[in-house]
Amino acid sequence: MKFNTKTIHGGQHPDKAYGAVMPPIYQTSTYAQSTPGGHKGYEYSRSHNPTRSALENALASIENGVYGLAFGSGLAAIDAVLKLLKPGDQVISTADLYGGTYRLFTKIFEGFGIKFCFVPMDNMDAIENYINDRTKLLWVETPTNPMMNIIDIKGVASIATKHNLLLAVDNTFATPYLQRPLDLGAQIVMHSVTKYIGGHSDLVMGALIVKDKQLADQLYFIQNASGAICGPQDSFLALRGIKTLHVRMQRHCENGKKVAHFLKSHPKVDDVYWPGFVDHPNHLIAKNQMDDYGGMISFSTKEDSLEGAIKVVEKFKIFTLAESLGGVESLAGHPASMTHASIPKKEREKIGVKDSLIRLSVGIEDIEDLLEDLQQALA
Ligand code: P1T
Repeated sequence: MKFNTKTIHGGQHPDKAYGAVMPPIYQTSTYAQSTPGGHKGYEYSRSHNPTRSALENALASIENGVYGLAFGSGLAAIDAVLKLLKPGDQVISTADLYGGTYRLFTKIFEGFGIKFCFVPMDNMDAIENYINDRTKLLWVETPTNPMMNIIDIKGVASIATKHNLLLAVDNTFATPYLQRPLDLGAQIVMHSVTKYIGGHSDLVMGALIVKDKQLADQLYFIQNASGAICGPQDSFLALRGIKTLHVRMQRHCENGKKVAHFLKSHPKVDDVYWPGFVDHPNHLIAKNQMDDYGGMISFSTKEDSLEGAIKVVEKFKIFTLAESLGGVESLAGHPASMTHASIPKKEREKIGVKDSLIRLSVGIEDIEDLLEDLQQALA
């Protein structure tokens, strides 16, 4: 089955009870048993729920995985992966990544004795230099949030294989429409389903997708034992989102390309970060591992100041100033004070997240309206 068909049919079957084409919302915490243990595959909704199962099957299908696990948020999904580790273990992570992931790593798991090295992963030697016998996990986010760096998943996967390490890839920005990390050698794909997969800014959810049964069993144990699951209503919404992922992504990419080029040629704009530019430092990797370049763009203005950035984001009329990304509507963010405020200023600036940086999640509106909005905000 090809990708566009998979988004609609992958892992999906009409409901067994009445043939409902969309899985019903099984709004129940528990299931009747005829005798202790005598149930129809479902006993308690933290462990399993039919609507969540339908979503998990769809997620596994679109990522070319075998097992999907859905969580209450993207961070809950990352939390579950980190719980595979033990005190003393080491994680090597992409240097620039979502601020909340950095906060989870450094403020929660470092406290439990797990060590994190944040490494610019465009240099494979740099990764190998940090590996020791305590290293267990390589954590990759690509494209990175918000600097739009691209990490060579195949390259990192070969290091992971050589040293017998787990490789997890946060595929939130790309989605499986653009890149499929399990095909490139990763063992775990992670999503903030909140973003493009949900696609309508109406839910908060996370997911993990894997191929290996033993790894799936371990993660399922954590999902059930720690309990950070998502509910059936949100599972239904995410499933509905998946069914239009390909058409939405196609438009996000088309609009993203036009916005990126508009910004690059605008006299008041300084740097524009978007992997589709031939002069983007990782453009060739993006060209190889992604099918298009997405709708996420960061930029700074020539004024290069906090005040300048705030002036622009406050003037937007169609781009809404808000946290999050990946919905049908265009959003603008100011990473230094919003999504990446939890990274200390010094660390933030080291990875390029300066006070003047603005991040755009380009939606699927008419492009003329988006460009007009940018033009008036920059005027
Ligand atoms: O918000 P949540 O569903 O818990 O997902 C966390 C997360 C993980 N990974 C990436 C790449 C992300 O971008 C996020 C969440 N990001 C935002 C809320 C944001 O505006 O960047």
